[in-house]
Amino acid sequence: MKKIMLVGEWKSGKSSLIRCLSGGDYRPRKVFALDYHGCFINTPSEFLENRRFYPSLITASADCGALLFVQAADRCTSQLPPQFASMFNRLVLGVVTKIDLPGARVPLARRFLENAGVRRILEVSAVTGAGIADLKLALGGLPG
Ligand SMILES: Nc1nc2c(ncn2[C@@H]2O[C@H](COP(=O)(O)OP(=O)(O)OP(=O)(O)O)[C@@H](O)[C@H]2O)c(=O)[nH]1
Ligand SMILES: [Mg+2]
Repeated sequence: MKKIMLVGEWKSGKSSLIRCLSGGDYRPRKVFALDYHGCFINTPSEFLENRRFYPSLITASADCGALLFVQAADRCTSQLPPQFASMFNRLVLGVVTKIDLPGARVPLARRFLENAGVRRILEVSAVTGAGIADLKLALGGLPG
Protein backbone atom coordinates (compact mmCIF):
# COMPACT_ATOMS: atom_id res chain seq x y z
CA MET A 1 0.00 0.00 0.00
CA LYS A 2 1.16 3.51 -0.83
CA LYS A 3 2.22 5.57 2.15
CA ILE A 4 0.36 8.52 3.65
CA MET A 5 2.37 11.38 5.12
CA LEU A 6 1.01 13.75 7.76
CA VAL A 7 2.22 17.33 7.95
CA GLY A 8 1.05 19.80 10.59
CA GLU A 9 2.15 22.19 13.25
CA TRP A 10 2.88 21.46 16.90
CA LYS A 11 0.03 19.61 18.67
CA SER A 12 -2.22 19.83 15.62
CA GLY A 13 -3.29 16.21 16.19
CA LYS A 14 -1.06 14.25 13.79
CA SER A 15 -0.25 11.37 16.16
CA SER A 16 -3.86 11.10 17.38
CA LEU A 17 -5.03 10.91 13.78
CA ILE A 18 -2.62 8.08 12.97
CA ARG A 19 -3.88 6.29 16.08
CA CYS A 20 -7.50 6.62 14.88
CA LEU A 21 -6.78 5.61 11.31
CA SER A 22 -4.58 2.66 12.16
CA GLY A 23 -6.59 1.15 14.99
CA GLY A 24 -5.06 2.57 18.14
CA ASP A 25 -1.62 1.10 18.71
CA TYR A 26 0.57 3.97 17.51
CA ARG A 27 3.10 5.41 19.96
CA PRO A 28 5.13 8.20 18.40
CA ARG A 29 8.87 8.07 18.91
CA LYS A 30 10.06 11.20 20.64
CA VAL A 31 12.81 11.88 18.19
CA PHE A 32 13.34 14.59 15.66
CA ALA A 33 12.86 12.39 12.59
CA LEU A 34 10.32 10.89 10.24
CA ASP A 35 8.34 8.22 12.09
CA TYR A 36 7.05 5.24 10.10
CA HIS A 37 3.98 3.33 11.32
CA GLY A 38 2.37 0.91 8.88
CA CYS A 39 1.40 2.92 5.84
CA PHE A 40 1.76 6.23 7.73
CA ILE A 41 4.67 8.63 7.86
CA ASN A 42 4.49 11.09 10.75
CA THR A 43 6.61 14.22 10.45
CA PRO A 44 7.99 16.46 13.19
CA SER A 45 6.13 19.77 13.38
CA GLU A 46 9.48 21.54 12.90
CA PHE A 47 9.57 20.19 9.34
CA LEU A 48 6.63 22.49 8.59
CA GLU A 49 7.62 25.32 10.88
CA ASN A 50 11.14 25.76 9.49
CA ARG A 51 11.55 25.99 5.72
CA ARG A 52 15.08 24.59 6.03
CA PHE A 53 13.37 21.18 6.36
CA TYR A 54 11.10 21.44 3.31
CA PRO A 55 13.52 19.35 1.20
CA SER A 56 13.14 16.51 3.74
CA LEU A 57 9.36 16.64 3.35
CA ILE A 58 9.57 16.66 -0.43
CA THR A 59 11.97 13.71 -0.44
CA ALA A 60 9.78 11.68 1.92
CA SER A 61 6.66 12.47 -0.11
CA ALA A 62 8.14 10.70 -3.14
CA ASP A 63 7.21 7.43 -1.43
CA CYS A 64 3.62 8.50 -0.75
CA GLY A 65 0.26 8.15 -2.44
CA ALA A 66 -1.23 10.98 -0.43
CA LEU A 67 -0.39 13.72 2.04
CA LEU A 68 -2.55 15.00 4.87
CA PHE A 69 -2.18 18.63 5.89
CA VAL A 70 -3.40 18.77 9.49
CA GLN A 71 -4.88 21.98 10.89
CA ALA A 72 -6.43 22.11 14.36
CA ALA A 73 -9.77 23.92 14.65
CA ASP A 74 -8.78 25.55 17.97
CA ARG A 75 -5.96 27.57 16.38
CA CYS A 76 -6.40 31.11 15.13
CA THR A 77 -3.14 31.01 13.15
CA SER A 78 -1.53 28.56 10.73
CA GLN A 79 2.03 27.73 9.82
CA LEU A 80 0.97 26.35 6.43
CA PRO A 81 2.47 28.63 3.77
CA PRO A 82 0.33 29.84 0.83
CA GLN A 83 0.09 27.19 -1.91
CA PHE A 84 2.22 24.76 0.12
CA ALA A 85 0.38 21.84 -1.53
CA SER A 86 1.82 22.76 -4.93
CA MET A 87 5.32 21.79 -3.70
CA PHE A 88 4.22 18.16 -3.66
CA ASN A 89 3.30 16.31 -6.82
CA ARG A 90 0.84 14.19 -4.86
CA LEU A 91 -2.77 14.06 -3.74
CA VAL A 92 -3.05 16.43 -0.77
CA LEU A 93 -6.05 16.24 1.55
CA GLY A 94 -6.70 18.81 4.25
CA VAL A 95 -7.82 17.59 7.66
CA VAL A 96 -9.39 19.89 10.24
CA THR A 97 -8.89 18.24 13.63
CA LYS A 98 -10.36 18.90 17.09
CA ILE A 99 -13.80 19.82 15.75
CA ASP A 100 -15.29 18.55 19.04
CA LEU A 101 -13.80 21.42 21.05
CA PRO A 102 -16.33 24.06 22.18
CA GLY A 103 -14.26 26.90 20.72
CA ALA A 104 -13.59 25.13 17.41
CA ARG A 105 -13.45 27.48 14.46
CA VAL A 106 -13.87 25.09 11.57
CA PRO A 107 -14.45 27.69 8.82
CA LEU A 108 -11.20 29.48 9.76
CA ALA A 109 -9.25 26.19 9.73
CA ARG A 110 -10.74 25.39 6.33
CA ARG A 111 -9.64 28.79 5.04
CA PHE A 112 -6.04 28.15 6.19
CA LEU A 113 -6.06 24.84 4.32
CA GLU A 114 -7.57 26.38 1.18
CA ASN A 115 -4.92 29.08 1.32
CA ALA A 116 -2.32 26.29 1.42
CA GLY A 117 -3.71 25.07 -1.90
CA VAL A 118 -5.73 22.13 -0.60
CA ARG A 119 -8.81 21.31 -2.69
CA ARG A 120 -10.46 18.61 -0.57
CA ILE A 121 -10.92 19.13 3.16
CA LEU A 122 -12.34 16.76 5.76
CA GLU A 123 -13.32 17.56 9.34
CA VAL A 124 -12.55 15.09 12.11
CA SER A 125 -12.34 14.54 15.84
CA ALA A 126 -9.92 12.00 17.25
CA VAL A 127 -11.90 12.16 20.50
CA THR A 128 -15.43 11.44 19.24
CA GLY A 129 -14.37 9.68 16.04
CA ALA A 130 -16.47 12.05 13.93
CA GLY A 131 -15.35 12.17 10.30
CA ILE A 132 -12.79 9.36 10.65
CA ALA A 133 -14.78 6.93 8.47
CA ASP A 134 -15.08 9.54 5.72
CA LEU A 135 -11.36 10.23 5.89
CA LYS A 136 -10.60 6.52 5.57
CA LEU A 137 -12.86 6.41 2.51
CA ALA A 138 -11.12 9.43 1.00
CA LEU A 139 -7.82 7.62 1.47
CA GLY A 140 -9.12 4.68 -0.49
CA GLY A 141 -10.49 2.62 2.36
CA LEU A 142 -7.95 1.85 5.05
CA PRO A 143 -8.37 -1.41 6.96
CA GLY A 144 -9.86 -1.40 10.45
N1 LIG B 1 -10.39 17.58 21.81
C1 LIG B 1 -9.53 17.03 20.95
N2 LIG B 1 -8.24 16.90 21.28
C2 LIG B 1 -7.40 16.33 20.39
C3 LIG B 1 -7.83 15.87 19.12
N3 LIG B 1 -6.75 15.40 18.45
C4 LIG B 1 -5.70 15.54 19.28
N4 LIG B 1 -6.08 16.11 20.45
C5 LIG B 1 -5.24 16.42 21.60
O1 LIG B 1 -4.31 17.43 21.19
C6 LIG B 1 -3.04 17.18 21.76
C7 LIG B 1 -2.00 17.01 20.67
O2 LIG B 1 -2.34 15.87 19.90
P1 LIG B 1 -1.22 15.02 19.16
O3 LIG B 1 -1.92 13.96 18.37
O4 LIG B 1 -0.14 14.61 20.08
O5 LIG B 1 -0.67 16.14 18.15
P2 LIG B 1 0.66 16.09 17.29
O6 LIG B 1 0.41 16.93 16.09
O7 LIG B 1 1.06 14.68 17.05
O8 LIG B 1 1.68 16.81 18.28
P3 LIG B 1 3.29 16.89 18.14
O9 LIG B 1 3.77 15.57 17.63
O10 LIG B 1 3.76 17.17 19.54
O11 LIG B 1 3.55 18.03 17.21
C8 LIG B 1 -3.19 15.93 22.64
O12 LIG B 1 -3.44 16.34 23.95
C9 LIG B 1 -4.42 15.24 22.06
O13 LIG B 1 -5.11 14.47 23.01
C10 LIG B 1 -9.23 16.01 18.80
O14 LIG B 1 -9.72 15.66 17.72
N5 LIG B 1 -10.02 16.60 19.75
MG1 LIG C 1 2.89 13.76 17.33
